[in-house]
Amino acid sequence: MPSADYRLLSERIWDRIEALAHCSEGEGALTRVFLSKEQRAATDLVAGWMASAGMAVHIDAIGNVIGRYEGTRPGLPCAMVGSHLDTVRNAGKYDGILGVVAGIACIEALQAKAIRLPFAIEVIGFADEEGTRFQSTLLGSRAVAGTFEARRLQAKDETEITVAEAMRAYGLDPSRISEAARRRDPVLGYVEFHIEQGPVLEAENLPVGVVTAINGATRLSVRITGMAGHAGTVPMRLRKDALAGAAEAVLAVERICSERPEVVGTVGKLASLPGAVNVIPGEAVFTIDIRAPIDADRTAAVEAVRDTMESICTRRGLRIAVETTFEAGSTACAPWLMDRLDAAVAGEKLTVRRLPSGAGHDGMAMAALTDVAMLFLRCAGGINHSPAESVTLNDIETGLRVLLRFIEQFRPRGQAS
Ligand code: HGY
Ligand code: MN
Ligand code: MN
Repeated sequence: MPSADYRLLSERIWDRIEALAHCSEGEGALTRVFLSKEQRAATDLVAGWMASAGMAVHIDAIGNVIGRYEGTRPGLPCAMVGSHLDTVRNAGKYDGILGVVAGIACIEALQAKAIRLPFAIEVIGFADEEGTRFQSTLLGSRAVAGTFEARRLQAKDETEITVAEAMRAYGLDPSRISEAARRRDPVLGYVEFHIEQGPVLEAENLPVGVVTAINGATRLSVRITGMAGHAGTVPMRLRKDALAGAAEAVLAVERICSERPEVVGTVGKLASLPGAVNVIPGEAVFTIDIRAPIDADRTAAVEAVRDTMESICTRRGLRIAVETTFEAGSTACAPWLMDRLDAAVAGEKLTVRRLPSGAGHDGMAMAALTDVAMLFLRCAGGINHSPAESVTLNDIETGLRVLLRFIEQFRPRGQAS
């Protein structure tokens, strides 16, 4: 395809990412959560682009948007590419969205050249990878993989709305989530194009990298209960200050994870209740996110954190409730897919660089359905989950070239390209 066409498609990717950035709770800061009106606006845009690329488009039972580009004849097994359309709060524009919009651009390139491959291609925009609204994560991809846990329907957002209620309000029937599940044999593999979210590619002056594995992760939701009281009248020795206990727990997470190589631990959300200047906090609720490349290291760190929090609360006369809101083991990418991505990178005369992913991705859930792999794109400073997240148009074009070459040369496992 002429270079001008790659540039035109890359500019279209750029413009579409800008358009999706306006599907947000508020101008100036990008926030688009699961089952929100912003998700619907983004889904409508993406569905329109998929249709104009000649794809058959549908919204599945949990709100994922899926476009299908048939192969040489209808109904062939499909290769899936895509990523997620939801974001964290105050997010960057590219995390997730890049993979969906670039996947559509690859189909447009095939359509422009009237190319049909010996397999179908499905581009998928997952509805909830970040877990921003309901704390549990990968709900969209777990529904596709057939591993969605019904108990997640009872998870509540900050306004006490459950997933099931939000689905019904969105026009979806929670009792039909199982219809989103795909069978294994018609799916040849899942490949996700995503920003690196880390500094390695930039530090080595490389535009793309091939992911070897996605770190495992555990998310906990913690509620510490003490005794609310008057800030002026209760002596320090008689207090059961829930927030002080939580503060000690937060530092314990930091200490325990810092002591263990390659383990990372984060307390991202914390609230004290009732939250008044002159009231001793009777409750503190917070989240914990612990990850590691090796599952045994992660589970040992989680156990140490749980034990330490228990002893902090016992010593302080506090009660503690801990819920695991998400758990996924480290996910290895499929060697045969990595090899094909390597070949596409080399085919573009680029250095092949393999690297692990410290961030979680929908591939962790999709691995229950099919083989998975990821192509990383360099991002400035490795900055992510921030409005400062950025990529260059040139790198988008490079990533598009590699992804399109991968797709055109793709053949099912065991078949030569
Ligand atoms: O949390 C993560 O690693 C991903 O961005 N959801
Ligand atoms: Mn993210
Ligand atoms: Mn992501």
